[in-house]
Amino acid sequence: MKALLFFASLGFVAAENGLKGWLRYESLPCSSQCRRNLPSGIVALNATETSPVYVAGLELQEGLKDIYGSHAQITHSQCETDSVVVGTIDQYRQTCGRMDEPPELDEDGFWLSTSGQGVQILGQNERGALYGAFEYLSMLAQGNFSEVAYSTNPSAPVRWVNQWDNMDGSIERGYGGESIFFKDGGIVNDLSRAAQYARLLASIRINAVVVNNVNANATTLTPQNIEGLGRIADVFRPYGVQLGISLNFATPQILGGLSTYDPLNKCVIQWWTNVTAQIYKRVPDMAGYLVKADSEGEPGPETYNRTLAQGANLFAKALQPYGGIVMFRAFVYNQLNESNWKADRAKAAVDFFKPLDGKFEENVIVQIKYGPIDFQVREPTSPLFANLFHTNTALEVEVTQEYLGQQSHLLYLPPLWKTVMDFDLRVERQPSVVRDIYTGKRFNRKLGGSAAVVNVGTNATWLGSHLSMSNLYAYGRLAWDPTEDAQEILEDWIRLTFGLDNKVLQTLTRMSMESWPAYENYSGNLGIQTLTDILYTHYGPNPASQDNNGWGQWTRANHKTIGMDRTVSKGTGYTGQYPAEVAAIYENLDTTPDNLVLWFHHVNYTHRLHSGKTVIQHFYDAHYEGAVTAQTFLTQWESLEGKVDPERYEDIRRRLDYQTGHSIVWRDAIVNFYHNLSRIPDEMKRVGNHAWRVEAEDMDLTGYETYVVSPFETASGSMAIVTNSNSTTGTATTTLDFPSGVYDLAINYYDLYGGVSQWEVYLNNRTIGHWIGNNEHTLSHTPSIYLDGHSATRINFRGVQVNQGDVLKIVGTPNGIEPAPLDYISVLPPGTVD
Ligand SMILES: *[C@@H]1O[C@H](CO)[C@@H](O)[C@H](O)[C@H]1NC(C)=O
Ligand SMILES: *[C@@H]1O[C@H](CO)[C@@H](O)[C@H](O)[C@H]1NC(C)=O
Ligand SMILES: *[C@@H]1O[C@H](CO)[C@@H](O)[C@H](O)[C@H]1NC(C)=O
Ligand SMILES: *[C@@H]1O[C@H](CO)[C@@H](O)[C@H](O)[C@H]1NC(C)=O
Ligand SMILES: *[C@@H]1O[C@H](CO)[C@@H](O)[C@H](O)[C@H]1NC(C)=O
Ligand SMILES: *[C@@H]1O[C@H](CO)[C@@H](O)[C@H](O)[C@H]1NC(C)=O
Ligand SMILES: *[C@@H]1O[C@H](CO)[C@@H](O)[C@H](O)[C@H]1NC(C)=O
Ligand SMILES: *[C@@H]1O[C@H](CO)[C@@H](O)[C@H](O)[C@H]1NC(C)=O
Ligand SMILES: *[C@@H]1O[C@H](CO)[C@@H](O)[C@H](O)[C@H]1NC(C)=O
Ligand SMILES: *[C@@H]1O[C@H](CO)[C@@H](O)[C@H](O)[C@H]1NC(C)=O
Ligand SMILES: *[C@@H]1O[C@H](CO)[C@@H](O)[C@H](O)[C@H]1NC(C)=O
Ligand SMILES: CC(=O)N[C@H]1CO[C@H](CO)[C@@H](O)[C@@H]1O
Repeated sequence: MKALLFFASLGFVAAENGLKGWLRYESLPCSSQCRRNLPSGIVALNATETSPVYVAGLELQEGLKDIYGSHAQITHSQCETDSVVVGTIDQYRQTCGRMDEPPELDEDGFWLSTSGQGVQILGQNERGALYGAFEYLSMLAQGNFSEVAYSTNPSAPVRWVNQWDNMDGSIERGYGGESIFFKDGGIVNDLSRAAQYARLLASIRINAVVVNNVNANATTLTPQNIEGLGRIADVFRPYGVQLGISLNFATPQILGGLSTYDPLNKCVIQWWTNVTAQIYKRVPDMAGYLVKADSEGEPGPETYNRTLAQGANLFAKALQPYGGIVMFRAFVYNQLNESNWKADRAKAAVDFFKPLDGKFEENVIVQIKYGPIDFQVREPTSPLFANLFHTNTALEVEVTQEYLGQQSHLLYLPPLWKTVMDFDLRVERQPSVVRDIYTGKRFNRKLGGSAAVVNVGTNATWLGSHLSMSNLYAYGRLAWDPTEDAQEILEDWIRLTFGLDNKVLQTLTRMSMESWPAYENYSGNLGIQTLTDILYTHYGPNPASQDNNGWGQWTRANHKTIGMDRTVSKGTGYTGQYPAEVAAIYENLDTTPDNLVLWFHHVNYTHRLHSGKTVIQHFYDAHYEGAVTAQTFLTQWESLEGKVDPERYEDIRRRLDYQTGHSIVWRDAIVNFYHNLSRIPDEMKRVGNHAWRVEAEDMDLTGYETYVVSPFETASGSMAIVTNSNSTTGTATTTLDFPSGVYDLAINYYDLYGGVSQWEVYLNNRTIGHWIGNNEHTLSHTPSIYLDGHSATRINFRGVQVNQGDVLKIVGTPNGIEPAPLDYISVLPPGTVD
C-alpha cells in the first residue's frame, strides 16, 4: 500500500531537508503526564486501506512512535476504552454504540476529546476524522497534553490550492523546482511526492488541489492525460484531497477539432458534456474546474460576444450531474492607455462582473484576488467582494511569493492577507467583513471559500525555502478559520517545524512578524504597489516598468507628483466601486490612511502624510529602515546557532545573508530613482552619499571595462564593470584610504543566469575571499540574464583587518554569458549599513 511505503521511507530521508514540513514529529521526552495520557492502542473504524480513517490510524501510530517512542497497535473493529478511537460519527455509532450527546458537525468538521478515558476523534465524514487525527498529533508534537473536548467546523466548503504547473513540467511563478505532477506533456509515473503533498494538505484541512496552470493547455484533456489525472486523484483520495482541473476555454477547437468554442454552440456543449463524463468515469469524486477566460490572452466567451457568465455556466451545467463546481477567476482586464486619466485596471473586475451578478449557476464560484491589481505588497480590498450579492465568491491569495521576494526573501504573508480578510466593506451600512462575504455568511451563499496559488515543486523544501512553508501552513489554518490570529498560527508552525526551544520560538516569531513590514518598507510604500519589474521576472526593483505601457499598474510619477487619482471627483472613479462609507474614506485625501495614499490619490512628493512626513521623505526613511530591519534578520537567526540542526540552520543563514544584500539593492534603487526624478534631497543626507563605498568603475581596471546598467538605479553610480571578453579574467584594483581597523567588506556584483563566474578578492595580495556566481542554482527566484535589480547581489566578508593604504584587488573570471560583473565595494565599520 502506498501510504505505508511512504511512512516507511520517511525514516531514511536525509536528516533535515524540509520534506516533512510541519509534520516533523521530533522526538520529545515522555513525562509522567505524557505516560498517563498516551493511548495504549488505536482503533481506526475503517479497515479499507485507501480510506482516510485507515490512514488516520497509521498517522496516529507513526506520530506516537516518532514523538514519544510509543508503540500502539491498530485495530479496526473493537472499541477499547484506553485507546484513541478515530472514525466518523456513523462508524462510531455502529461499532462503539450510542453517544450521549453527539456533536453538531458540518461537512468536514470533527470532534476531538481527550478528556475521557481514551481519546475520541470523530469526523462528520472520513476526511474530518483525518483532520482530527492531525490536530491531536499537532498537540502531542507541541508537548500539549491539555484536556480538550470540542468540535470544530470549516468556515467554508471550498478550501483549495492551485498549482500553476505546465504539462512540460515547468511551473509558472514556481520557485521550488519542477512539477511533482507533470513532465514532457504527460503525468509523471512516480506520484510519491503527489501523495506526500496530499498528506501535508490534509493536515491543514485543504480539500482540493487544482493541479495544472490556469493558463491551461488543451492537451490536459487527452484520454491519456485523463487517465494520468485519475492516477493523481487515486493518490490524493486516501488523504481526503480531491482533484481539480484548469481548463483552456478553446479546448473543443484545439483538441476536439471543432470549428468553434462558442459556449452556446450545441457541439461545444456536447463536447464538454462528454469530456466531463469521461473524467468522472475515471475520477468519480473530481472537485471541479478552474477557468481563466478572456484574460491576458487566454481564450474565452468574448470571442463569440457571449458573457463571462455564459462561459462559466457552460462548465457549471456539465458538472452539475456530478456535484462538481466551477471556480471562475475574476482576473479579467484589458490593456489600457495611460494617457487617459480615467483609465483604471483596478476597476475592471467590478466593471465585468457586477452586471452579471445573479446570472451564474449555483455551482459557480467567482474566485477573486485579494486586491484589484495583482498580489502586490499592499492593495486595498478588492471592491468586487462588495458588489456580488447573488453570486458565490472565493478569496484568492498567493502562497508562492511572486511579487514578494520569491522565496529568496523572508516574508510571512498572513498579516498582509489579514488586511483583506478582516476588512469591513460596510455593504448597505451593515457589518460586511470580507471573510464573512467569501465564506457565504454575509449574503447567505451556500458555496464559497478560498484558494491559494501554492506552486510547490520537486525541491525537498517544497516551496524552495524552509521558512516559506509557514505561509502554506497558515493558509490552511485561515481557510478553515479566518478569524485565527496570524501570530498564534505562526507560533504553532515554528514549534512543529523547529521544536519547542523558547528562544527559537521568540526569535523566529519576531523575524517573521517584521518581515512583511520590512519588505513593504524597502520595496513600494504608501500603496504605490511593489515597484518590482512587472515586465520581466517580478523579482527585483524597476519602478519605471510600471508606467508607459498598457498593463495598468501605473504610478503616474513625474518630477513633481506621484500616485493614481482614483477618486470619483477628479480621478478614475474607482472609489465609487466601494459602499458609501468606505468610498467616503478613500475619496478624501485627509481620511485615506497613509499606507494607501498613493493608491487613491495623485499628490506632490512634498505632500504631508498623517505621520507628519512628506511622501518623499517617507520613501527615503522607510527604505533605509526596512533595509536595516533586513540586516537584523540575519543577526537574529545567527543567535540561534546550535539550537537548530546544522543543515537547516546553514541553508536559512545563507538566504538571510543574501537578503541583507538584496534589501540594500532595493533600498538604493528606489531611493535613487525617486531622488533622480524629484530632485528633492533626503533630509538625512543618506541618498547619494556613500562614505564607505568604492565604485568598481573608479578602480584601476585590467581586462575589465565599464558598463552602463539599465535600469540606471540598479547600479551604484549607474555603472558597473564587466570583463572585456567572456574567456579572459579581469582585475580591478584600488588603494584603500580608510583609517586602519576591522571592517566588514561588502562587494556588490551581478549574478546572471547562463554562467558561473568566479571572483577572488585580495588585500595586499593576500586572499580575503572567493565566491562564485551560482545563485541560479542555490537560491529560489527567477534569475535574470542581464545586469539589473534581479541579478544585483552582495557578498559579505566580515571582520577584515584593513590598514590605511592597503591595496584591494578583485580578480574576476567570466563564465558563459556572465562576465564577472562588479558594481562596488563597501568597507564598512561594523554596525554600519550601506
Ligand atoms: C471504508 O472506506 C471505504 C473506502 O473509502 C468506503 O468505501 C467504505 O464505505 C468505508 N466503510 C465504512 C464502514 O464507512
Ligand atoms: C493546547 O492545545 C489546546 C487546544 O488546541 C489549546 O487550547 C491550548 O492553548 C494549548 N495549550 C498550550 C499550553 O499550548
Ligand atoms: C501544450 O502541450 C503540448 C504537449 O505537451 C505542447 O506541445 C504545447 O507546446 C503546449 N502548448 C502550449 C501553448 O504551451
Ligand atoms: C467522448 O470522449 C471520448 C474521450 O475523449 C472520445 O473517445 C469519444 O469519442 C467521445 N464521444 C463523443 C460522443 O464525442
Ligand atoms: C460581436 O459584436 C461586435 C459588435 O457588437 C461585432 O462587430 C462582431 O462582429 C461580433 N462578433 C461575433 C463573433 O459575433
Ligand atoms: C494612447 O492615447 C494617445 C492619445 O489619445 C495616443 O496618442 C497614443 O497613440 C495611444 N497609445 C496607444 C499605445 O494606443
Ligand atoms: C532545492 O533548491 C535549492 C535551490 O533553490 C537547491 O540548492 C537544492 O539543491 C534543491 N534541493 C533539491 C533536493 O531539489
Ligand atoms: C502641488 O503643489 C502645488 C504648489 O503648492 C499645488 O499648486 C498643486 O495643486 C499640488 N498638486 C497636487 C497634485 O496636489
Ligand atoms: C518601516 O518604516 C517605517 C517608516 O520609516 C518605520 O516607522 C518602521 O519602523 C519600519 N518598520 C520596519 C519593520 O522596518
Ligand atoms: C602584489 O604582487 C605583485 C606581483 O607579485 C607585486 O608586483 C605587487 O607589488 C604586490 N602588491 C602588494 C601590495 O604587495
Ligand atoms: C561567450 O559569449 C558569447 C556571446 O554571449 C557566447 O556565444 C559564447 O558561447 C560565450 N563563450 C563561452 C565560452 O561561454
Ligand atoms: C542616472 C541619471 O541621472 N538618470 C536620470 C536622472 O534624471 C534625469 C532627468 O531629470 C535624466 O536625464 C537622467 O538620465
